[in-house]
Amino acid sequence: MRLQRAILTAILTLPLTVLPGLAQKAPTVADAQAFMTNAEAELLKLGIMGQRAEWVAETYITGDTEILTAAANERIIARTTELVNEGRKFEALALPPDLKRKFLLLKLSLTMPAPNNAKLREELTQVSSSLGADYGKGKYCPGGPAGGSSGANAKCFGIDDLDEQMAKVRDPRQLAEIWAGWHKVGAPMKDRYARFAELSNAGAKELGFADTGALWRSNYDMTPEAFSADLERLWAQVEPLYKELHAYTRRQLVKKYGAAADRKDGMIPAHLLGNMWAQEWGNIYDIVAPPAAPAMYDLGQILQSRKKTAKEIVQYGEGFFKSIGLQTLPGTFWDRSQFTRPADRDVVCHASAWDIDTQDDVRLKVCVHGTSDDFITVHHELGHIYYYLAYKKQPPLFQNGANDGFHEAIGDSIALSITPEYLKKIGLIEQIPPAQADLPLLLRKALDKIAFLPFGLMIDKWRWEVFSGQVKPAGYNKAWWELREKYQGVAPPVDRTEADFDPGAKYHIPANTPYARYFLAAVYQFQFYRAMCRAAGYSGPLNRCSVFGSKPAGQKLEAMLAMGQSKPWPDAMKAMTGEDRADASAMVEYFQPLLDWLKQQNKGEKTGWTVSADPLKAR
Ligand code: X8Z
Ligand code: ZN
Repeated sequence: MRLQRAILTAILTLPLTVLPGLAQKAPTVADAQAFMTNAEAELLKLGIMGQRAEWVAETYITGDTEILTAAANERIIARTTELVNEGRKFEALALPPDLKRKFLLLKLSLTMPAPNNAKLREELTQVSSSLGADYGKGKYCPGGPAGGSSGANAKCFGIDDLDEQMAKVRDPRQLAEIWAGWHKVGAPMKDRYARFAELSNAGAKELGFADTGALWRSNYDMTPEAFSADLERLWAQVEPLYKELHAYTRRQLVKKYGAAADRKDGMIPAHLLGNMWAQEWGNIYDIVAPPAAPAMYDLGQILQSRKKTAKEIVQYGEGFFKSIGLQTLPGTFWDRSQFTRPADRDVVCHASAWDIDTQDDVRLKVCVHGTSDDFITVHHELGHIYYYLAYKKQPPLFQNGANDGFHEAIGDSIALSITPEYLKKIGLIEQIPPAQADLPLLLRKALDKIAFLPFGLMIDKWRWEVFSGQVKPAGYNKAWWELREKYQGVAPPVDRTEADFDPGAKYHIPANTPYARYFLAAVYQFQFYRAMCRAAGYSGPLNRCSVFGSKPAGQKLEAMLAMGQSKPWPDAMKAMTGEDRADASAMVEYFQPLLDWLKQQNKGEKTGWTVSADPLKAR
């Protein structure tokens, strides 16, 4: 008995090649195909459960929903990691291109890779869920106790309220208070964020990437190095526009606010730009408007005075997509979406679009207040929804944007068609502003679109430095403000320290949503828009084009959307635009009249800024 077992053990530990009769058959292409079919089915099922858990966690923040979403996420990451590792046995095979692409996309599918160790993976998913929940619960209670939690009598504001206040308030001291009040939300996240980066990096390394940032940069059908170089190329194309806009805006702010806006180094204090993160500046149009500009309509005011409900605002968006031939949204969309902040519980108000079951159960989660920003955001989010619906017939691993920047660009490319002519057609304004309004309208657009570019770039520059270890937790905030100075030319309104964690006050950091996608989208959207305008037969100045009602434009768009991620993104770009790379020339063409004007305004004036020795100091 004992001897028999010893022999058996010896046989079992022999290398398989010594026992030709027992050797595993080398895997075939058919095996790889079967493996992938099962993998996709299994991950689809887990993914749908994950989406349901996440939906509840974000629309009903409690300790329980936080744990449930962490657990669902943990299962997805665990199984994906296993499948990536099992799939390595097919690596040497010559697979058909579609199948090969699926293996690649499987490996790149985790935004938050985790170590292949149950305890550590659980820790990571819990830390990550807690960061997201903290952001969602975040409030500023003026006059309340320090730390932002609600005082006995203090009225508290969530980020959706604060967004509106940053847009409207014109008292620099009050703006600085709101700014500092909200930014307190970050500090308690710092240690957990450091742990999150450490654990996620360990997971990325196990998958064969240098770190989590390198994994993210590998998701663009080119090497991570080529991707970084491409971003630099695009930034070089648009940086001159930003510099002109920055200089002009800064001068108008100094005129308005005097010393509160005037820094010797030429930077702009970050609280004066109409937005919590100084990422889009359209809300301060009134301050920077050219003196001779004709009176401009205020879409937010129109929506509010006409008492448009959140649902009606979303319906305007749907109406646009339908006018170019896209489908009516499913009934469940209207039943299951969240359009306004519920009164009785904490939710994540940052806007998002969901494809819960990857078929027709699509939903929006927004906290609409009826501002002009909301009107644009709704179109942005519906762009995601129509992408989901268009690629739902693709196999699961191809149900995605051609790259993540495409996903972010669709709704915005449609929103560029919200011209005065369009607003008149749908009855929101009575009169089309005169031709002299073109330039002011372009300026307002530039305050959102051009101002966004350096912000869109610096967020992931910071995260890549964190993931690569170049920036350590002790220097998180300094690195953040160095990048804000360098790219945006903005400075903190009040002194900061390393006890603050200002990155945590921006949704995408605690939510771990990669951000380079928005920079890309800022460029792509003008390429897509120009292509749709051409399809619609339009040939005038680009900034006056609206593709509202154009079926050929809609067909162009839908054909690209339906491809999902089945092909490398340059193929999708080519199908839609005839161009096979990202190119800011469409954006430059759109803004050219404004650029000429800005250059004239800035003639003889100082442009640019010098970065400071201590970026954490307000002055
Ligand atoms: O996060 C978003 C969308 C959801 S995907 C509302 N955006 C970025 C941001 O708010 O920071 C849209 C523009 C940039
Ligand atoms: Zn988006």
